[in-house]
Amino acid sequence: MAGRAPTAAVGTVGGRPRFAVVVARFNEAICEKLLTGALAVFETHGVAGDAVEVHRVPGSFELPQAALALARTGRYAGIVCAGVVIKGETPHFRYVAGAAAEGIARAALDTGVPMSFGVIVALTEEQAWARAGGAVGNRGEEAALATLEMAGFLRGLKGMAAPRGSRRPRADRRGRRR
Ligand code: DLZ
Repeated sequence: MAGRAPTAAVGTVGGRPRFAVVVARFNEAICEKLLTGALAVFETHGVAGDAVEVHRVPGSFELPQAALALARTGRYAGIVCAGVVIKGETPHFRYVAGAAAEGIARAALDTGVPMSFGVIVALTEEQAWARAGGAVGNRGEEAALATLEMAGFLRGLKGMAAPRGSRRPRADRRGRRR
């Protein structure tokens, strides 16, 4: 499934939203390229440097827990999760990558805070480099774009008035429908 994510319109996030990037240290040199890519995207889209926090965790397995804890603070419009999982001699990498993917998805759904999967899962180190600013793009950049887009999307929904008839009637203190 090599390729680049399609470029989509990145919604205006508005206000002064804060973002977090959680980045794993395992395969650190490649992870740093993902981080650089993510930070560059935030800058290009007008998010001030001091509105983006970087948090580091030991490996990709720890990304979901950190992202969940950050989301629960209520401080962030979106969270980028970045890591690099490379196949070794055993199937271990499947468990690390699977736990990261499922955990990040669950944390995003449970909290409603957009979280993106900027985790490279590769069979070789060469494949990983190619996806960290090489021939196949930069998964960190793509993840930051996805986070911005989802943050804009969710903010847009909040600003939309509910159509007539779709609102649940509210009850006053005596239980009468209004
Ligand atoms: C242990 C481990 C292994 C073998 N491989 C990777 C990897 O390719 N990428 C990665 O991000 N982390 C790896 N880890 C570390 C785990 O993510 C985790 O930090 C440890 O299992 C401790 O919970």
